[in-house]
Amino acid sequence: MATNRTFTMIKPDAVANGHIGAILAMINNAGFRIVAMELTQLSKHDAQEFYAVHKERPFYGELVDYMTSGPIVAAILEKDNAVADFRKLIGATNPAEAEEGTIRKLYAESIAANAVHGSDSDENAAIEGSFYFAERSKH
Ligand code: IDP
Ligand code: MG
Repeated sequence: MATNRTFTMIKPDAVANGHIGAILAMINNAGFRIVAMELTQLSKHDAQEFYAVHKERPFYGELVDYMTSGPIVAAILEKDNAVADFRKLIGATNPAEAEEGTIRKLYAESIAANAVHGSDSDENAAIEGSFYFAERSKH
C-alpha cells in the first residue's frame, strides 16, 4: 500500500560536522513535515539489524562501525510522494555523483559517510520507521 511517509537518519558525519540544522532546514523547505524525531546513538546490534540487507556486501563491517561511531538523528517525514521526493532531495549514494543542490552533494564526506539515509520504498519506510520508533525502544 502506498503511504506518504519516509524514514531518514542524519548520519554520524553530518551530526559531527554540525549540519543537523542546515539539513533539517532543507527538509522543511522541501515540504516535508517531521512527524517523529530523535537524537540517538545506534548500538552495534541496531546497526547490524538496520543494514542486514547489506550483510554480504564488502562494506558491511565498515558501514556498521561508521553508523555506530557517533550520534545520529532519526526521523519520520511526511509529504505527498515522500519516498521518491526524499531520495531526489538527498541525491546519489556516492556524493561525487550526486546532483548539485542535493543534501549529499552539499554535506556528504564520502560514499560511506554520506550524510543522510532515505528509505528506498514505501514498504521499507514503514519497516524502518517502526524499527526505530517502536521495536528498538524495547531492546
Ligand atoms: P543508499 O543509502 O543510497 O540507499 P545503499 O546502496 O542502500 O545506498 O547503501 C547503504 C549505505 O551503505 C550507503 O548510504 C552508504 O553509507 C554505505 N555504502 C554504500 N555503498 C558503499 C561502498 O561502496 N563503500 C562504503 N560504503 C558504502
Ligand atoms: Mg539503500
